[in-house]
Amino acid sequence: MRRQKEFNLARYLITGAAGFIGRSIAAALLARGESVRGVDSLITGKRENLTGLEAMEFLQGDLADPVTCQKACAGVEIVFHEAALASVPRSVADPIGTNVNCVDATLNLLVAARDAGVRRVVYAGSSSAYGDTPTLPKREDMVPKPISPYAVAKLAGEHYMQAFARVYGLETVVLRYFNVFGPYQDPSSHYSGVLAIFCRKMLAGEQPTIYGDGEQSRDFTFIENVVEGNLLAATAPAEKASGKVMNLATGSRITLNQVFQLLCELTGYRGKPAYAAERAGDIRDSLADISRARELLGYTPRVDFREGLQRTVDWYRAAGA
Ligand code: UD2
Repeated sequence: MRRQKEFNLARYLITGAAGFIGRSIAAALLARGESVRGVDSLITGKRENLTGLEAMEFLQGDLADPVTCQKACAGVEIVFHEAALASVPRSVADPIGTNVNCVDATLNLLVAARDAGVRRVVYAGSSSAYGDTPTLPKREDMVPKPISPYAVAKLAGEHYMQAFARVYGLETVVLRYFNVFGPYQDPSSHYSGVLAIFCRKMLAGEQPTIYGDGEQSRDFTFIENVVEGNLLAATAPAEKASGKVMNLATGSRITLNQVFQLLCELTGYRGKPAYAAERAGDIRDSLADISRARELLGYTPRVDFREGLQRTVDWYRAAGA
């Protein structure tokens, strides 16, 4: 606390702070009375997501610009790197944009973090790193097989994290998120996460579209579990967690057809889904083994899928999204 008062510096930096995951981590830190700085380019983040986070110092800027990274990292001890252009189909449409905003941005941030004397960077990795291999559940010792430009970009970021831990002694922790969902996830773009899109449409009585036969499955992870995993990753002993990659998920999966049925119950939607061609770069099944995060961080998911979905539907209903 003394350090913050003397220098008026934030202890935590959150990149992508105006995005769904970043703002959720920020809210949890502020609730604990921590000093927090957020940076966001507002390419996909939304200024309205900053409502309620007024105690956070906010810097609008793009991590593709090294000067923004320097300003963002000044005086910081711990970084949560959530900023990315998240979406498989977006990366298929614009692989260079995804690379700039995921890979270049991550490398710029790491260099700035190293130079500013940041102690630890916690990185938002993606389950897409595993690719479309049939073996389930996915364990971190499996060889990554990314199949979309997005997956390649997020995996490149993981490798940079590990390299910086190894060669510069910067503590880095990679959390591989599995299909995160919950309040504040943007439902308005066709690049949005499927649960956000389905909640919004079905609450509005509009027909959702399932790409493929709907039998693909995901280990959908409620945002509160992800926030909890990040807070644990920030404090876990370096000997245990630094330089490591670990899944952050629930360890259970559900198909899109089952999700649709559940959402009919929760939203009151009475129609059928439309079915369209499977998306390029899509993965069939995704399920995490979460024992490594349990062992290294003491992580255990607190909110199961059904409860998370109920809370998410309630939030979109109240937000009138
Ligand atoms: C990937 C990663 C996830 C995260 C995310 C960021 C995997 C297994 N997961 O999620 O961890 O990094 O990328 O974007 O790689 N769909 C529909 N209708 C819609 C929208 C989507 O059927 O209106 C389908 C889509 O084809 C896919 C599933 O829903 O089969 C999930 O799609 P998504 O975009 O929510 O997430 P996904 O799995 O690409």
